[in-house]
Amino acid sequence: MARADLQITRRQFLKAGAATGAGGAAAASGLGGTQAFAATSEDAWYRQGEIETTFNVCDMCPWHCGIIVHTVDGEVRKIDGNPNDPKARGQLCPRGQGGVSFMNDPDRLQAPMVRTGERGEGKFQEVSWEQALDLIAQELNKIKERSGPEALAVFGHNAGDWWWADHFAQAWGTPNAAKPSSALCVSPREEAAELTFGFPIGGYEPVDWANLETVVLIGTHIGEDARNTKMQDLAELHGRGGQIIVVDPRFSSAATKADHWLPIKPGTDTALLLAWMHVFIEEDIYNHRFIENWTTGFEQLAEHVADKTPEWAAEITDLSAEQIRESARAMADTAPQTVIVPGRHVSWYGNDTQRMRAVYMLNVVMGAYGCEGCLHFNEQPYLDDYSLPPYQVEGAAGGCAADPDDDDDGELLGELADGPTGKTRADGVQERFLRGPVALQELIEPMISGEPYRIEGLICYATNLLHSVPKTERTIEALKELELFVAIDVLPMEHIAYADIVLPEATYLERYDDLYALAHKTPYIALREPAVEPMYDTRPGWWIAKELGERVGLEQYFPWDDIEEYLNTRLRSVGSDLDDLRSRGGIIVQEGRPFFEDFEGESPFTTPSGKVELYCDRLAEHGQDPVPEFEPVEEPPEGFFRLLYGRHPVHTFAKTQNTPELADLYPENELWINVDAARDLGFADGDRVVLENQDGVTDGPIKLKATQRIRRDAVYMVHGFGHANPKLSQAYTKGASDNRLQSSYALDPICGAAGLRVNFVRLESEA
Ligand code: MGD
Ligand code: MGD
Repeated sequence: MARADLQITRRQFLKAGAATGAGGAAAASGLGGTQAFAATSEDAWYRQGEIETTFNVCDMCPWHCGIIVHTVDGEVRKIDGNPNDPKARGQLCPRGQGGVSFMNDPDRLQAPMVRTGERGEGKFQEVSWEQALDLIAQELNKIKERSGPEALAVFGHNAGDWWWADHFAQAWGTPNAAKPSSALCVSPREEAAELTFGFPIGGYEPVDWANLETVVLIGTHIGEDARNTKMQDLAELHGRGGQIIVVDPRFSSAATKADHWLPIKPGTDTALLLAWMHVFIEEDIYNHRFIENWTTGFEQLAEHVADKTPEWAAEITDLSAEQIRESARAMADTAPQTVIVPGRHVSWYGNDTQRMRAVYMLNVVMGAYGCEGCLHFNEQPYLDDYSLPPYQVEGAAGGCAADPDDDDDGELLGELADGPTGKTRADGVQERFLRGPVALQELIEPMISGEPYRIEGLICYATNLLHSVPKTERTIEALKELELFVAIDVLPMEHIAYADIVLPEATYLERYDDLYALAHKTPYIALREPAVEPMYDTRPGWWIAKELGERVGLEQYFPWDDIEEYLNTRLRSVGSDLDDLRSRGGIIVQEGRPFFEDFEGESPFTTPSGKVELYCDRLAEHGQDPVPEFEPVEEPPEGFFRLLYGRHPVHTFAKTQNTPELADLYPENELWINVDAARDLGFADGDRVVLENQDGVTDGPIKLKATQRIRRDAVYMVHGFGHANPKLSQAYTKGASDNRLQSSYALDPICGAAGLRVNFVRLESEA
């Protein structure tokens, strides 16, 4: 996937590789234990001592590839993709290579701290772990006595969030546990899948890439979205001459490889999807056998799309009717080995569950499910939980589902029980939404308004509150209102300055975590073990959770002596233990049931009808459209552009901009703007501008990238820049923050996801 626009030169890659002890996107050695490498220089790191090898799961992004970590004399020197890991397949992306630099970031949080100044001032005093944990326990118990356990919210993301947003929250008894990877990311696609197929799509998008002939990417930009496995899959497909169709208002990296690029008007994808289905049905190129055997509601669908012609959609989408017809026929040519991949960050405009339903329905119209080269069925690995008493609240926070034990997401969507004192979740799901995991952004308001009841305490584990949640000013106001705010993090992100108590966690290279038990075509279990001792006075999340749990009377939920006993107990259920898992290269792979033939005549679909529900009675009963309708989104006001955002291959969200080696590769984000639009405004490539949004919020300055590669009505920036804390020495003031400019969002009425692409900006010269 060598693309000029990745903006990483070979020289830069080699530079990063040298510093991390790796040569760019490296293949694994595949060797374990002490080993010798071909020598190139006498003082090379691998000649400086014994090489120790440990197994881990990369935490540089939520994709979580299996990795092998090489240390020499207690120092991490090299990370490889684990060849046994079905995600890494022996490869690793630049962010994965950057893990060493992330761990060694001198700006890391180094000791527990208690706030001494005003909230937001960032003044703290270092304390011992005992003092910090005793203090938190005391304050938590006060909240529980005064207002019940539901008055505590627990946010969590990334590896390790199970200890907090799932286990601790359920043991404590709060239904107000949430992950940013739900309502700010995947929940529309998970809800749409549940309504259509009866189960969520899951963290590992189930596409049988190996046998795929055509891939359709709708607003999901593999290449910049640098998930290792997906990059490999797309490159392989391209290499063997497979067809690529990209729908994106921007000429993305994937678009540069595409046979068809459809530069759609933002927010109009549902119209395109309906018109594509119209072509399939009208031209009788749909999969009759699949429709007859496995679906209900096809007649209603056919009737619904009868007037959704390419001409109708052309008016809406700004594409030509001919392009719509041609691309539909190109899809039909290779169907059913044609898949529209479910995107990942799919909370766009507030009507996203319906758009995702249309995506699934078109896959089904092509018959692209349950056979080679199609969508397949993922299976959860067999692995017992550690035996524990029933939780106070049964349920968990949902999430990106690349999380440990990710089948939780499926079981729990919209089904969280009330708290022990009878209070339901405070995000208003019962009143406003049909279903959905707890919507993190909807728990902010109750901290301020006290409606439906006041959230008084917050434990925030690995969630970047002022970069990942829209309406930054509201979040700051909420943090100021809290009685207790505990932040568990590794870096001094902006929200840390508002915490009462800060707990510094050891990074993933320095700790054990729960096992990764991933639903996959070949379900598998992966190990995270420490490669080195924790730096500074930091501790692993599992240890912090247990220590705190024991201090607040939850010892029965933390009965294990230590993490190794916990892991060995779970592993025994699959006839393994830690030593055995290490001897197997850190991964246990089990057999899956990916295709229809594996179900021996039983329906794999778990909807009420046992079939794919093209017409959804459950939606109709709740006053929602039973088949997706196109709903127009608000147009940019005069003089404004729609603000779009996305990923850069060497950064993850807002957490790696301070990682020295990655900051070196891409230090600041740019604002993509159509070159003609820039010229009309009197701007040129490289100018620095300040952005003002529709609510008068400003951010920047940011450098302009004036290009033909984006439509005139939108601008685009990489998410995660514009850090405002001087303690982040690399990232401070570099670029602009999309999040600060997202002072509005549109709520999806089905799942409560927050559509972030409803914000608009105008450009002003830097003063
Ligand atoms: P990150 O910026 O990666 O995003 O939301 P987040 O996960 O909140 O923040 C990770 C946080 O964990 C940081 O504070 C980091 O310092 C900390 N951290 C890193 N490693 C560790 C560790 O080992 N232990 C602990 N305790 N902390 C650690 C992501 C979410 O954001 C998602 S999934 C999506 S798809 C959305 N994307 C998105 C967007 O594109 N734009 C905007 N504006 N908002 C978004 N929100 C969502
Ligand atoms: P986005 O990054 O939001 O989602 O990755 P994706 O699922 O790929 O994709 C944005 C794309 O949508 C852009 O190309 C934008 O131009 C296009 N777009 C904007 N509006 C519209 C529209 O109305 N219609 C259409 N058709 N397209 C539109 C997110 C994914 O990335 C997630 S959720 C995670 S957890 C991972 N995070 C991550 C990371 O932080 N860094 C890197 N390098 N890779 C990552 N991979 C994953």
